[in-house]
Amino acid sequence: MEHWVRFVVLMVCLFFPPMVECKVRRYTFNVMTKSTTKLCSTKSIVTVNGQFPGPTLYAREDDTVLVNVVNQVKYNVSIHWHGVRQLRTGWADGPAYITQCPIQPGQNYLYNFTISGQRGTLLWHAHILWLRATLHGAIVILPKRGVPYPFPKPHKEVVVTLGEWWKSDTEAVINQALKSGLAPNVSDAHTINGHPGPLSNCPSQGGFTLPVLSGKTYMLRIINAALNEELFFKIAGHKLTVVEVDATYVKPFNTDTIVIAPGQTTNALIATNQNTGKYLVTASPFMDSPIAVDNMTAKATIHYSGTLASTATTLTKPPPQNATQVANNFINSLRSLNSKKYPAKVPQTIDHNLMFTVGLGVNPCPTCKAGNGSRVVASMNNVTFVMPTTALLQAHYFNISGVFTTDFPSKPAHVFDYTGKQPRNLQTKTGTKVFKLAYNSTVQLVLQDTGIISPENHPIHLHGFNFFAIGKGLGNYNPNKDPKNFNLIDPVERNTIGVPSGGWVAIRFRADNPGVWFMHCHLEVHTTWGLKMAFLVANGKGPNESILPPPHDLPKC
Ligand SMILES: *[C@@H]1O[C@H](CO)[C@@H](O)[C@H](O)[C@H]1NC(C)=O
Ligand SMILES: *[C@@H]1O[C@H](CO)[C@@H](O)[C@H](O)[C@H]1NC(C)=O
Ligand SMILES: *[C@@H]1O[C@H](CO)[C@@H](O)[C@H](O)[C@H]1NC(C)=O
Ligand SMILES: *[C@@H]1O[C@H](CO)[C@@H](O)[C@H](O)[C@H]1NC(C)=O
Ligand SMILES: *[C@@H]1O[C@H](CO)[C@@H](O)[C@H](O)[C@H]1NC(C)=O
Ligand SMILES: *[C@@H]1O[C@H](CO)[C@@H](O)[C@H](O)[C@H]1NC(C)=O
Ligand SMILES: *[C@@H]1O[C@H](CO)[C@@H](O)[C@H](O)[C@H]1NC(C)=O
Ligand SMILES: *[C@@H]1O[C@H](CO)[C@@H](O)[C@H](O)[C@H]1NC(C)=O
Ligand SMILES: *[C@@H]1O[C@H](CO)[C@@H](O)[C@H](O)[C@H]1NC(C)=O
Ligand SMILES: *[C@@H]1O[C@H](CO)[C@@H](O)[C@H](O)[C@H]1NC(C)=O
Ligand SMILES: [Cu+2]
Repeated sequence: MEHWVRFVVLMVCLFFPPMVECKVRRYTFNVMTKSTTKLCSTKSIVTVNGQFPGPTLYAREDDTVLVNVVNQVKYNVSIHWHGVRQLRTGWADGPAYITQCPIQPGQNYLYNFTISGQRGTLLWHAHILWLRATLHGAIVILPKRGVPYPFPKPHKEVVVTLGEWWKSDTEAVINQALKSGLAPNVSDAHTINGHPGPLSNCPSQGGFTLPVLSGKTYMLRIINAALNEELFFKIAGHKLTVVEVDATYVKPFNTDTIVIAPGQTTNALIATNQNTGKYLVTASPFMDSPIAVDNMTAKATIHYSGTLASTATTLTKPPPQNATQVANNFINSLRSLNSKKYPAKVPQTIDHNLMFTVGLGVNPCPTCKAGNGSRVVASMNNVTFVMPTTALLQAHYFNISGVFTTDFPSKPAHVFDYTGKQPRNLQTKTGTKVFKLAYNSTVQLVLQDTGIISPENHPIHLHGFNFFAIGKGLGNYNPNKDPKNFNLIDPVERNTIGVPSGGWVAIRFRADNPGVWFMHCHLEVHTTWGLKMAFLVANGKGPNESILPPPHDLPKC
C-alpha cells in the first residue's frame, strides 16, 4: 500500500471510528541510513523510514499491531516495544539473543503483538548494539473506543522525545571504549524532538517549537530515549500536572520539574495560562555521582499564538546536575491512581524473595592497553552477563541445552557493606544465567546499588511485566526494618525504575507471562558492560498459560 493511503486509513481509524473498524494496525519500518546535520556537522545515522526521532506508532488498547521491520543497513537489527507486556508473545519482544536472533542485513521480520490492559505512552527502540541512539520513536496507546481518560480531555497531545546526540558514529564510540576497557565518550548534546537548540559551539541551529493557543490544556507525552543519561525536564512559567508514567495512570500532581530516566515515559498536562509570549523548555542531565556526563542543556520553545517575533523568550534555569532533592521530590510524588476502574493489583504475598546487587566491577583484559590490562564491567549479583549466540527464548522453547544455566543467585553470595568502601576484590563472575519462576508466582525484588568503583543511579528495566515500586532507601537495605515502610496500597506501577545512587529500591510483580524476560540497566553503557540477566517464566496449565509457538519468519542465528 502507498504510504499516503496507509496514513489516511490510520487517521480514519483513529478519529472517525464509525467509518472503519481497525483492530489491526499495520506498519512498515524500513531501517535505513540517513545523512543528518546537527551541531553544525554532518554524519550518517541509522533511522526508521529516514526519520529522527522515528515514526510514532499509534494503537488502541486491545489492538493487534503488525510491524514489518525491513533491514536495509549493514548492521544486525532488532526492535523492542519497550513496556508492551507481550502476553505470551515473547517472540515479538525484541532484545537480540534474548527473545530472537537479529534481523540480518537484507532480511525482514514481522513483529506481531496485541496490546492488552495498557494505555498511555511507551517507546520503541533498537535492542542491539548502540543503535537505539537514533533508532527510536513513540508508542501512543489510546484507551479503548469510548473510554475517556481519567482526567479532562486535553485540547491537543504532543509527543516530546528527549535524546542524546554524538558528533561521532555511536558504534565507533562504544567500540573504542570496549577496545580500551575504559568508559565511552559522553554525548555532545541532548535533544528535544531531535533538536538540541542553539549551543555556544553552534548558535545558529534552531530548536523544537511548540505553537500553543492561550487558555487550553495540552498533554505532553514525554519520552527519555537517551542512551546513558537521566534528564530533568522543565518549562519556564508553567507547571506540569503528571497524570501517567510508563503507560499507567497516576494520581495527578503538580510539579515544576520532571525527572525521567532512559526508557521511562511521563504524560503531563500543561495549562497555557499565559496570554502571550515565548517560554523556554529545557532538558538537562541528572547525575548525582562523580561520573562524567554531557552537561549541555537542550532547548525548545513554547510559542503562544499571536506573539510578536521580536518578543524575548522567558527563561528558566535547569536544576544543577546533582539536584538529588529535585529528583526525589518528583519520584516521591508518584502514586498509582488506584481507582475502582484502575486498581493497583499489588501482590500482597510473595513466593520469591529476591535481592540483586547492581553495580560495576573490574576484570582482567590483557588486550586493553589504555585500561592497563583491565576493563570496567558491570554485574547483577556479581554476575557479568555473557550474551549467548542462540536466543534464550529459542533455547528454552526448543530444549536446546548448553545455552544458559538456571543458577542465577537469588541473593548476593555474601553479605557486605554494599554501598560502603570498595571491597578488596573488584572482579566479577561471568555467565549466561537466568532465574526461573513458576507461572503466576509472585516476586519481591530488592535492587541494591553498590559502591564498587562508584555508587550511581541505575534505571533498571524489566521486560514482559509492569512492577510496583513498593519502597526505596539510602544505604544498605535492611530486611528487618525496611519492609515496615513498604507501600502495598498505591505504589507507582512502571517498567523502568531508578535505583538511587548508593541506595536500593524494592519492587513486586506477578509472573503471569510465560517466556524469557530480560532485565537490565537502561543506561546502554552499563548494559554493554554486563548489567543484565533474564527471568525464565515457565508455562502454566493449558495453552492459555503457555507461550505461543514462534512465528515462521523468526530470524535465525
Ligand atoms: C499474529 O499472531 C496471531 C497469534 O497470536 C495469529 O493468529 C495471526 O495470524 C498472526 N498474524 C500474522 C499476520 O501473522
Ligand atoms: C572520544 O573522545 C576523545 C577525546 O575527546 C577523542 O580523541 C576520540 O576521537 C573520541 N572518540 C570517538 C569515537 O569519537
Ligand atoms: C561542561 O563540562 C565541560 C567538560 O567537563 C566543562 O569544560 C564545562 O565547563 C562544563 N560546562 C558547564 C556549563 O558546566
Ligand atoms: C552540587 O555540585 C555543586 C558544584 O559542583 C556543588 O557546589 C554542590 O555542593 C553540589 N550539591 C550537592 C547537594 O552535592
Ligand atoms: C595506567 O597506568 C599509568 C601509569 O601507571 C597511569 O598513569 C594511568 O592513569 C593508568 N590508567 C588507568 C586507566 O588506570
Ligand atoms: C521440551 O521439553 C518439554 C519437557 O520435557 C516438552 O514438554 C516439550 O515438548 C519439549 N519441546 C520441544 C520443542 O521439543
Ligand atoms: C565476585 O566474584 C569474584 C569471582 O569469583 C570474586 O573474586 C569476588 O570476590 C566476588 N565479589 C563479590 C562482591 O561477591
Ligand atoms: C494467579 O494467582 C492469583 C492469586 O492466587 C489468582 O487469583 C489468579 O486467578 C491466578 N491466575 C491464574 C491465571 O492462574
Ligand atoms: C483461553 O482464552 C480464551 C480467550 O480469552 C477463552 O475463550 C478460552 O476459553 C480459554 N481457554 C481455556 C482452555 O481456558
Ligand atoms: C549478525 O547476526 C548473526 C546471527 O547471530 C551473526 O552470525 C553475525 O555475525 C552477525 N553479524 C554481525 C555483523 O555482527
Ligand atoms: Cu546502570
